[in-house]
Amino acid sequence: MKMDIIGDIHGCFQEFQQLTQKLGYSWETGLPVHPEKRRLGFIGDITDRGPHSLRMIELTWKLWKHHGAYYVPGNHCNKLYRYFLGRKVQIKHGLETTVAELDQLSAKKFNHFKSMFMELYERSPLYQILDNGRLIMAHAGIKEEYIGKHNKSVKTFVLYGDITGEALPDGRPVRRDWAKHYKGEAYIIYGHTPVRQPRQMGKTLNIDTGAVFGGHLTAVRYPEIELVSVPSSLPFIQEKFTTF
Ligand SMILES: [Mn+2]
Repeated sequence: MKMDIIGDIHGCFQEFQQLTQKLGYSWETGLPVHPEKRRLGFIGDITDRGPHSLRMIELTWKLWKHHGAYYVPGNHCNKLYRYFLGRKVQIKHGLETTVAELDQLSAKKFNHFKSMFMELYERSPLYQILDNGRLIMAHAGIKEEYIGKHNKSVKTFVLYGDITGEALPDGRPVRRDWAKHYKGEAYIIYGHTPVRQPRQMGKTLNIDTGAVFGGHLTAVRYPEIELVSVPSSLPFIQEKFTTF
């Protein structure tokens, strides 16, 4: 099985289109389709902060529904889902841009986007084990002992990473560097923590290169493990990137 897994898109439709074209997908039908039937994989955080969150919801849903794409949610997806459920969530940290797009819609269109997103979210696993256990897609990664398990700690880990519960002076959560300690056999493709260059540690690969913060949108071809990136059209914000 051959696929192309794309890092945190955050509404960066233009970069998504350019990246899929660079990966060899054709947009003739209005959707990216690969001539050799490769599939796309989304590792979550498809919305928020960037200019085209609704377009990314529609595209991801269509690709998942009709073209065998894989999707796992990120923390922003989880929050948008809770927003659609009517829960009290804070409309900030990026959600405000998606809500602003939704606020422009008629009730009918709003319900259309809501039902697409809710179906995608509800029917997708929190992390995906593929290729007979050789490949794992998880938004913020996963530690070896959690693979195959499903409980609250696993959910928190795959959505938010290895957080300690403490915050840095700028408000960002303190995270442990789980990838440094991963000794498993499965390839773990993840994102969530923006890095200037894709970061490979053992068999873990972080492909969130901060498209929405002016970095790059990155994909990894699987099983080749080849990286393909396009530069972001958005302004570069250095302090959003993590350095190890
Ligand atoms: Mn995230």
